[in-house]
Amino acid sequence: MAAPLHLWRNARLATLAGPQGWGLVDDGALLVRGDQLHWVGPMSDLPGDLNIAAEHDLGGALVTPGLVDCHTHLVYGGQRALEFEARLNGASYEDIARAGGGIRSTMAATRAASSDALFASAAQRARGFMAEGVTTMEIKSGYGLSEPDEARCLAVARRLGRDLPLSVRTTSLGAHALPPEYEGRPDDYIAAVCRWLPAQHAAGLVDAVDAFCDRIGFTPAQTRRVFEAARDLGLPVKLHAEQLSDQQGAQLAAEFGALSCDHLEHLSPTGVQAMARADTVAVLLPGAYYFLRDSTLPPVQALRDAGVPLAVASDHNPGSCPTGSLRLMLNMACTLFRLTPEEALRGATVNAARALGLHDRGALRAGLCADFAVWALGHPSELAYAFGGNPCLRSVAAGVER
Ligand code: DI6
Ligand code: FE
Repeated sequence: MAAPLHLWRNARLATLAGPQGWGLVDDGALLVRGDQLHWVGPMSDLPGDLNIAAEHDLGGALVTPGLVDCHTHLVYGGQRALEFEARLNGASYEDIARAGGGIRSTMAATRAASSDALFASAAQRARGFMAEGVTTMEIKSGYGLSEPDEARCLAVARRLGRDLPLSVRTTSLGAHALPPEYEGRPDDYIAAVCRWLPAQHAAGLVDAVDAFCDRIGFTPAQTRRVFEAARDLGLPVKLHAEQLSDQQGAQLAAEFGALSCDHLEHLSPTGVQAMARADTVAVLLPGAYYFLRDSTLPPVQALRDAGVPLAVASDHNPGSCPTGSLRLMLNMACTLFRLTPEEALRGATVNAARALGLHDRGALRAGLCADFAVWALGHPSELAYAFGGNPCLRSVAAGVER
């Protein structure tokens, strides 16, 4: 028997259902069956003869697709406030990393934490994002940097998706930084990362594979080996590309048909063209740009001109972006990167879903996941306009109110 129908009525919908425009529907309604949207449209067009099991009055509030945060490092131990202080006293992010701090200091705190402790701290952070309308989240490993600790972090991410009303996609990021036991032997470490992948994959822990290709990360040649290992397993790849310098990582990622290239402050015109050809999403991370006080802007206009889809994500992590708000990133994407409010919202819904290889969410349309957020706002442009505070009134994930 089909699941009962739920009617959510009396809303202003921003469906984002077409290729552009907000897709506004005044006096709109949503019919939900199970975990799917069954019908979306103006109340006056609601099909008759329906057996509606329950009705929910949204009081004229704005409804958008559930937000998708397509780039986070949510699972880790400790925090890095002292590193923030050191940077304010003159040290640079790269200096701290080269001196064994940075990602390595979070690695030590992550290895020292139990899986339950990692789950508890990540769940608290996830709940903060969910309270602001996030219904899907990508979570990377990359702070374990050993076979058991990377697997543990991925398993914690999977558990978040099981235990919370949140859809989680996991990404294996063993190639995030060189752990101390491999000091001076980055190629050996990359060989180890490639060896760990089949077991992670067989355990059902991995949806995609990522690497940090940069001066303090790994070279393009090392990144290529990780991508080859992913391809052998049929796993899609994505890349932390051109964040601190141009390594031509975007070209490499495009060669492997990457789902996304992320950061991109130092992306070259050739990199833009390669991404356009490969249909790779550009994930912009304005919070990391802000927190590291970067001054090189990603080439947003060139990406637009080339037709590369733009996404916006939090990059939540303890070193370069300890934010708890994807909505703040929408504001920063506009103020710092000059996205329009509509580009910003598309970037955290439909294009973010695409960056995860998901085509079943990110808009309000019959047949897609019943993921939506209800806002105490009159117009969707207000989502990127105001910063601070939380106008999210309620949210529904996979058809269930959270
Ligand atoms: N780039 C980033 O911004 C994060 N990872 C990466 O490759 C930062 C990670 C950290 O500093 O802990
Ligand atoms: Fe990141």
